[in-house]
Amino acid sequence: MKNTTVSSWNEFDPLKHVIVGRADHTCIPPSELATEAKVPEDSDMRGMWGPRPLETVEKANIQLDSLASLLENRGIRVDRPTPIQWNQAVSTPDFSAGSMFGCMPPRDVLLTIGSEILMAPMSFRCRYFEYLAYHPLMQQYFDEDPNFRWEQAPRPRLTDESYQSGYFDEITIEERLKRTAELNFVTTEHEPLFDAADVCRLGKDLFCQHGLTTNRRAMEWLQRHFPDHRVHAVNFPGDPYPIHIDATFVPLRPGLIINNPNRKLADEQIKIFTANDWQIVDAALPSNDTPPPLCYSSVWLSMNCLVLDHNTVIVEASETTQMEQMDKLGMNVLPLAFRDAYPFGGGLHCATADVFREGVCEDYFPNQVGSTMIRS
Ligand code: DAV
Repeated sequence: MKNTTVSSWNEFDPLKHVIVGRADHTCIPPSELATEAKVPEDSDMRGMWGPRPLETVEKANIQLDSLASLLENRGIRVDRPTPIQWNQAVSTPDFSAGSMFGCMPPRDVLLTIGSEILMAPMSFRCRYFEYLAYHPLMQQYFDEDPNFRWEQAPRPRLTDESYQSGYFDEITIEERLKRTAELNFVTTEHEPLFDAADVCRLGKDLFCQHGLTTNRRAMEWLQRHFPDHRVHAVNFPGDPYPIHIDATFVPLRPGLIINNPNRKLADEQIKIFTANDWQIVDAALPSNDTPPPLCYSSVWLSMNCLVLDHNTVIVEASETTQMEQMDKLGMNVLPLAFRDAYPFGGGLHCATADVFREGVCEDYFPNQVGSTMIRS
């Protein structure tokens, strides 16, 4: 039996064991309310659906494998999910979906907090069964680590009541920005919904982005589920497609966060960081003008780095401006070609999920000021 311990409290302590996704069988799912709100109006993905071309899958897998090798060569244990045939229609008593999605971005579904891995109640119907790809690993960790807590958030029903209508029409960027500022998102408050990638883990404090994929009810659920933590709601008014915090607000080490300059943390939410001597720095502008073809994400995947320890970070190899900034901020930067994997669900942070990082649950924010706390 392997010597497994599940434990991770933050995004930056020394990484020792991680899951790296796989691109096999990934589909572009048919349009549904939640994806419609996320895919940009001018995206080449509009109207497309079905299995992604095999040659793109192969190229993505090559880069995912080289991420796994880089990590293993540094002594980090890497596990991989078991893809299923995502090109199957699925149904529950409440909904059906024409296909599933994939298992390239484990970060979206697996939330590791201490000795627990919590499977997220995601809002995309096509992602309802994605956790199945991680089931063999969870079973293995369960057998190998007597303290591992294998958990699943309440399975959402995802009926039409979970979504606002009015997101299916063409919406201008101005209208989207207005909705973001008003905290008016496609997901309703009908039931708790979140993607794990909307949660930024900083020891005792969990900062959750309220946006297209995560609602307030989920934050209330997380607060009750993790009573020893403090759950905060944050938002970034300049983002027309607020989904996942990891191309927006990215901690590099204790006391230092890079923030997307187009998606700045709302003014009244900065207090808790300044009151605890955390520095929030504008991230460098991306080096690429456009995302690769058939990609959900924006050019800001430039920020979606994987921190290996307080001094070491992997950054996508074409993101030279971001690499230079990290270097100036005192990080050793390991460049890795990864753009072929972007269309499959994101960058280096998205493509991974923590199993073990050294360190304990620190209280980085003893001065609880401002208005972010879910429970004050
Ligand atoms: O900027 O498109 C990508 C986040 C992926 N987890 C963006 C957000």
